[in-house]
Amino acid sequence: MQQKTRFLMIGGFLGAGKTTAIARLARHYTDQGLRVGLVTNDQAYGLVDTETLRGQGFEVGEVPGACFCCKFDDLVDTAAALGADGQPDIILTEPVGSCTDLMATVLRPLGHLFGDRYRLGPLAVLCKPEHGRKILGGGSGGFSPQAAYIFLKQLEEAQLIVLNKVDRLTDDEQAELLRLLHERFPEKKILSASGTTGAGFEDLIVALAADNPLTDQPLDIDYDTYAEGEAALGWLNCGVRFTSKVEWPLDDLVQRLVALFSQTLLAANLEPGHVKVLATCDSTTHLAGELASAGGATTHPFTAIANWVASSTPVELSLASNQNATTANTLINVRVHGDPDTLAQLVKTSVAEVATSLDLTYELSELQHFRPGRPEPQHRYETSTG
Ligand SMILES: Nc1nc2c(ncn2[C@@H]2O[C@H](COP(=O)(O)OP(=O)(O)OP(=O)(O)O)[C@@H](O)[C@H]2O)c(=O)[nH]1
Ligand SMILES: [Mg+2]
Repeated sequence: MQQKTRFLMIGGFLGAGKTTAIARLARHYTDQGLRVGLVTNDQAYGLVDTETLRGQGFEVGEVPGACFCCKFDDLVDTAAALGADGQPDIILTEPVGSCTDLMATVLRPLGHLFGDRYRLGPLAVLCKPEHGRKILGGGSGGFSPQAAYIFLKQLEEAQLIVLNKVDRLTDDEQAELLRLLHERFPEKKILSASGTTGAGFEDLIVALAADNPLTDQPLDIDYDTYAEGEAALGWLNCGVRFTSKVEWPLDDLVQRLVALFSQTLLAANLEPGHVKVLATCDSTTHLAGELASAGGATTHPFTAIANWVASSTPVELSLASNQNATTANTLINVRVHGDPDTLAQLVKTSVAEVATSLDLTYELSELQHFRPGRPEPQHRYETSTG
């Protein structure tokens, strides 16, 4: 009989570090000689995460258009299509950062309906420290109380909570966050880790090797509040192609874009969940000798990524290309607390301004902007069998 594929889900709020952690885990399993497949997910199309992970050489299936719970069949089909010559040994999945109730709507149904195919690991949820301290402390972190409710429900349903980005925290900040997590979730296993440095990953990998009994208490969740929390968010995905006769630094482009987005979003009082811009270039010139990568990963040489995850933090160049370009294709994914029409206007104006500042021409395409619709899961299991 064919061995079952290990199925892991790494959840957590917008910008918590899921993709970074998944890339590190995928590298670990690949180094062990295992065949790894990844599945990304978003409310829209044109995902930075998919390109980020493919750029690192991984096989990535994508479930766009709604969260895993509403696209359960697509998740199953996408996972089944991974692996050219048979199923991978391990599949890592990243749900949308505004999604919760995943045990009931994805993992239990998957275990019941496809238990012959998959061996499920524990649901791991990354705690985003940038918003965690405020939300765990009783505030809403710049989001609506309903969006903060989602943040907390994600942690409440976790079988494994991971306080992520500990490399960014002082000892006192880490201790305070762990205290808040232990106080609120006294029964849970809580680890500390950093997807960027790899700190804590040995323990995380051991914890992820456990089997999921799927028998936890059902999550007490109010779908009206959940839906309001998602609807309080503004979502935007688009592509922009920049061209010029003269070369310009690709890293500068992504940084300028995210920096201007952050300035205008701050001025409009729109708290970011995650603002990310990925740019790839076709023809390139090395800026400085060796290729460098901020994440330390083996990466696609012609990609630059900049991110902004909270009003309290600076813009980050998470992947440097060290390339000059005359043509760049960018993907822009923005999730903020606020009105999507205002967001679209700000993004369009900022793109035009950055193009002017670098003397580039640009073409904007496939702009999608909206508030996520009410979650309508295909399945909802309160127990492991229904
Ligand atoms: N310092 C530090 N930064 C991190 C760590 N993990 C992720 N980041 C940064 O946090 C930002 C968001 O990381 P992602 O991995 O894209 O987060 P995500 O949860 O997948 O984001 P969404 O898919 O948009 O919800 C990026 O700028 C990363 O470089 C970490 O452990 N330490
Ligand atoms: Mg991600």
